Amino acid sequence: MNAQDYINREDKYGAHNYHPLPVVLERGEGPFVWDSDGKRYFDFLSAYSAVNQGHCHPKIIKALTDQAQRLTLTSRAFYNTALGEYEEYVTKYFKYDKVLPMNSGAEADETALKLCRKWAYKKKGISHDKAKIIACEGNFHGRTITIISMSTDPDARNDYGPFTPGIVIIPYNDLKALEKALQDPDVAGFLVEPIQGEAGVYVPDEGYLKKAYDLCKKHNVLFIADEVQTGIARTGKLLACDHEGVRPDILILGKALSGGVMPISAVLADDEIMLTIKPGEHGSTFGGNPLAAKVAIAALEVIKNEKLAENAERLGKIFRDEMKSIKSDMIELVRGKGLLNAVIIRPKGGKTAWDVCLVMKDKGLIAKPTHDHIIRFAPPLVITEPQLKEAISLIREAFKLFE
Ligand code: IF1
Repeated sequence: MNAQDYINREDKYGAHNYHPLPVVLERGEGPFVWDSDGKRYFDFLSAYSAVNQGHCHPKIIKALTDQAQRLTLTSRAFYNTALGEYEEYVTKYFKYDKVLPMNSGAEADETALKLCRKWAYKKKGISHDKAKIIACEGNFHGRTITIISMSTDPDARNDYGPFTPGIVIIPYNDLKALEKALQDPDVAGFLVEPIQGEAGVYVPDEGYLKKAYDLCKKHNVLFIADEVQTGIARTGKLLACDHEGVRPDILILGKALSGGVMPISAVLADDEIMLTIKPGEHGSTFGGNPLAAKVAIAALEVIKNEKLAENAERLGKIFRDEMKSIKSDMIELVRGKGLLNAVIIRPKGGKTAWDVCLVMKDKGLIAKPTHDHIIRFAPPLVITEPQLKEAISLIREAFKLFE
């Protein structure tokens, strides 16, 4: 089969809910992927920051294959020897009392919303079914009906109504709007991405997260950080909230929590919040399975042992400086933190971000535009400086072709 055969087969038998770049990947290792013809690419999407540890990290794969031959799933109807070990490890790693293990990021966001509402009624004393949760314009928290009920992106929400009530939308990076929304005593939580990934790596003003957190505390409202994409060392700290010393009341993790090996997500909180959910009030067949437990421990050990946050911090600065030095009238703006960066593209002669991505692909680097005019650049955090420099030279060559 050639690449087109693979593409045609997906087109014929698969739902058309994506428009992938025309490249057919077959193998991954570290910061690289190879296509079905054996061509090597720098992966500058990292599966939307799920493979921070690099593709098929040997230590994570070993944890997977060892456990896969022992016990993969018990359901939570019974105890097992792996889950408690993971729960202790991850709660000490992020310094919270407890973890509620789930699978996808969306499930973790939904879990956080349910925890927030439980806390609203059981602890804050908001009258039943009246709890409100604030979210931001441009947010992305997943694809479930409740989560897209918060979305301001027509593609994410159109024709999916009716929507879940109890949601208040405010502009991102706007403390006045947050303060105003917090005047409502029925507000229970504020759900926010420390950097808005899908919106195009929208980094808020310095101090926004801390001030937003303080405003929430002043009004006895939970500060809920969705670090599914920004967490696990991506932005140069273990969590993006760490840049401002903010400790979310509810922390949402996913993606690289498994190193991209399988779906693993988690919600962390202290007892006052976490214990509002009683036995039988929430769950998931695969949530906290022994296989995920062992994989997540290995994935988190790699982050720490290989100092990937420090690497992301250092190489991110180099990346942004180099990108800003490219002389191209298609480059409108470069922004980001750590190795979560984006270039805002000014269309030229009918050429768009998509065309730039196609040329970069031909040169051996894959990235994908978000919202038509923004290219996200997010390589695995294991990338070395020489590899980053090589990747940057490919990006430079690509932009030169549009001069
Ligand atoms: C798609 C976007 C990124 C996320 C944050 C929760 C989730 C995501 C901050 C849900 C997932 C993925 C989903 C994927 C593409 C990608 C994405 F473009 F959709 F928005 F990264 F920016 N919170 N993001 O970024 O986690 O349920 O997917 O495990 O749906 O197209 P999930």
